[in-house]
Amino acid sequence: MTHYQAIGWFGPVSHVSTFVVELTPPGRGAIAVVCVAGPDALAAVDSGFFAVNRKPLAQQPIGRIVFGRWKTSDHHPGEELVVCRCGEDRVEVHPHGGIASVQAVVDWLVHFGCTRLDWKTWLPREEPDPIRAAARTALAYAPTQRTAFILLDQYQGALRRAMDALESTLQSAGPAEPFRSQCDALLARVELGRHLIRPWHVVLAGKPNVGKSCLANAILGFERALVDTGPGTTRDVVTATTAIDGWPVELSDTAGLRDSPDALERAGIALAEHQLLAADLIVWIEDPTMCESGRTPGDLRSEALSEGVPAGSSMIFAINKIDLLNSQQRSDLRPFLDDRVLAISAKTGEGVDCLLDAISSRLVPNPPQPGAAVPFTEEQVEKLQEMK
Ligand SMILES: Nc1nc2c(ncn2[C@@H]2O[C@H](COP(=O)(O)OP(=O)(O)OP(=O)(O)O)[C@@H](O)[C@H]2O)c(=O)[nH]1
Ligand SMILES: [Mg+2]
Repeated sequence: MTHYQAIGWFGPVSHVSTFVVELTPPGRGAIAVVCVAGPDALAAVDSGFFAVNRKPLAQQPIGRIVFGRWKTSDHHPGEELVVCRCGEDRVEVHPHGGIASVQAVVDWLVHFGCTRLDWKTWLPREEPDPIRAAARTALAYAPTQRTAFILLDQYQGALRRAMDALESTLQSAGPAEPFRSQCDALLARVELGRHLIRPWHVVLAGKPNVGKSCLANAILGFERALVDTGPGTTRDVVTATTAIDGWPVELSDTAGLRDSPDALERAGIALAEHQLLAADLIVWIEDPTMCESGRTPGDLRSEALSEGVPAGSSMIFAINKIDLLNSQQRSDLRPFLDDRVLAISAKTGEGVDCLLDAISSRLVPNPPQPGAAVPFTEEQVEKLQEMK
């Protein structure tokens, strides 16, 4: 009897499913990890894996990495790989990280009788606590280390402990204080929690030629947008994702806002206005020549708020091109500057770090301490709102 034919004879014996799950993403990589878990896990892997020490998995110590071959045909020596028995009914197979090699292992195990699951379906079975399961799923999508650390805190129980404490306060003291303030403290972090995976949307806007595209490039660190001396250069919304102080940000450079006879430019301006409505934060840019009419930066900021910026939007006002100012003009500007009005030069980089700090503090005014609870799914937010 060939090895392949032996499968039918050797097949699964239990009625409880044994699962096979790819733990690494599809595609090219050095190593992939395929997890086999369930009552027939050892038998399933033994059916394809031949350890160089010739022992079946049941005789391999738990936790030992075992080298061998995945031999699924009598006509081919099979792929060299390692396998680790991680528990009584759980094995990890580590083939090379290519699409075909992973597929061969998974297909074999499915043929043996294992049920294939994708990792998102499998994870909640592994993690009975829905907060831990959601945090583990979200961690796979965390775009920055800072957001990953916050999600890791939730995975390690920060939010679970806070929710349990809330429940017990509610039961012992009812829905008044201190329950309310505990609840409010968690709800205050909802916006942050919503943006641990999904980036904040920051829009650069203003009149034409003030340096929006130049600033976008300075923030991103590469020439994403075209910059030109004439007004009306940017006609479309130019977006790029980046991180500001560890917070994920989608940055949009937009067409300069003005009345234009050009239909194409007007279409670009309509898109820009649409972006302003959807922005979490608008960085409104002016250049200092605007002050030549005698208007102060304060006047310009008020004008932007009343004319260009949708009501209720969060805005930072940036006066660009300060490298063109002489020392008297710079000192005239100084009294108007604070954390809402900043002076920058997109060309030389002066003040851009302060602008990034201001953006970060505006997006996340109170960054959570390590280990703090942060609700990060809509279900968690709904639960908190219901409790309140
Ligand atoms: N001196 C100086 N020039 C700048 C600065 N920022 C931008 N510029 C120049 O201003 C001109 C317009 O810059 P852009 O970045 O294209 O301006 P914009 O606001 O995107 O213009 P539109 O796309 O037409 O709305 C270019 O010649 C830039 O080199 C700055 O900080 N200092
Ligand atoms: Mg532009």
